[in-house]
Amino acid sequence: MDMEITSKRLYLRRRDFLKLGAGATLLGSAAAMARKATHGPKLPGAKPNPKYLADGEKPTPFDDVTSYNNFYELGTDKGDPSANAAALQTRPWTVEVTGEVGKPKKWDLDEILKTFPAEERVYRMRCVEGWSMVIPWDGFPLGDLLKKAEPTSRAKYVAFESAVQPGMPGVKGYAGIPFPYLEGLRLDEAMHPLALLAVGLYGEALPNQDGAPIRLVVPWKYGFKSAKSIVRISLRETQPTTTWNQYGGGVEYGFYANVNPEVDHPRWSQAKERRIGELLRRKTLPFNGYPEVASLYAGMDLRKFY
Ligand SMILES: Nc1nc2c(c(=O)[nH]1)N[C@H]1C(S)=C(S)[C@@H](COP(=O)(O)O)O[C@H]1N2
Ligand SMILES: [Mo]
Repeated sequence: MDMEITSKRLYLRRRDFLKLGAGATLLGSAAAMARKATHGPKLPGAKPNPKYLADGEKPTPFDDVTSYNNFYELGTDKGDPSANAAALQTRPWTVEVTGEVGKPKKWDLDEILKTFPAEERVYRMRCVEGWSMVIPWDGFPLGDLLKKAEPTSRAKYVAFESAVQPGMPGVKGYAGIPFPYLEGLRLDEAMHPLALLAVGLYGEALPNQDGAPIRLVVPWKYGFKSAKSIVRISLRETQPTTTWNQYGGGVEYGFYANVNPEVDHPRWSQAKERRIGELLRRKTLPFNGYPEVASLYAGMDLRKFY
């Protein structure tokens, strides 16, 4: 049987159902539709959230999502993170929530998984380098975890820190950026319902190369904002230092990094992107096709705050 034709037929059928409004419940998850292979442990019962279906766009095959990666701690070539995946130890794992909060806490990952049941959300992902994917994540709103910490009135920003482990090949030499990998959001961005903490993809526990066991997903921003393998989340009064914002004197990668086809990177245009698996480049959408976040930036000059 021709798998390509089969999966295409399933996809078209699913799309037709979505048009009819039957939604994800009748047909099962996007994960079930587009899965090519399964490799890891299943996540129990991550139900598709019909609000987040990436406008019915076809999910990028599992094999591409898990073999074409940016994760400098595991190497700088796209195939390095999957080849070196075993170098990341994901248990035991804790995530510390600290800083300007009333209730700081060091969470054990298993407690996080129990406290915040994951749902499936299909999001577009646009890397600043000009490629993109559509990924069915399993996760929960970042805001749910932040609320539990009770941010103080001084908290205006959220800083994220990725793991550094001695076994990681990328952190030994100089990979072009310093480690730990640091990212940040404004608190209101972090509280936006689209901001996700992912613990899986395609209904499986997150593969190491995609940022196991827990990573940020901020779909309206360039991919570099979505820090992988997070160990610390700290609420701050002032804008945190971030890895890529420091890079190149701060002119190449802004703190906001909202996907914006009208603001070019100093070395390349951001008007178009290559969806992994497609031949022709497609137009990049403002906020990566998530216009509901625009009100977060009302009154801001997005050419200045890029
Ligand atoms: N810790 C860490 N997080 C990271 C990166 C990284 O190198 N290290 N790369 C970022 C970049 S540039 C992108 S595009 C996405 C890629 O996520 P993916 O490989 O799961 O598609 O992860 C982001 N998060
Ligand atoms: Mo990226």
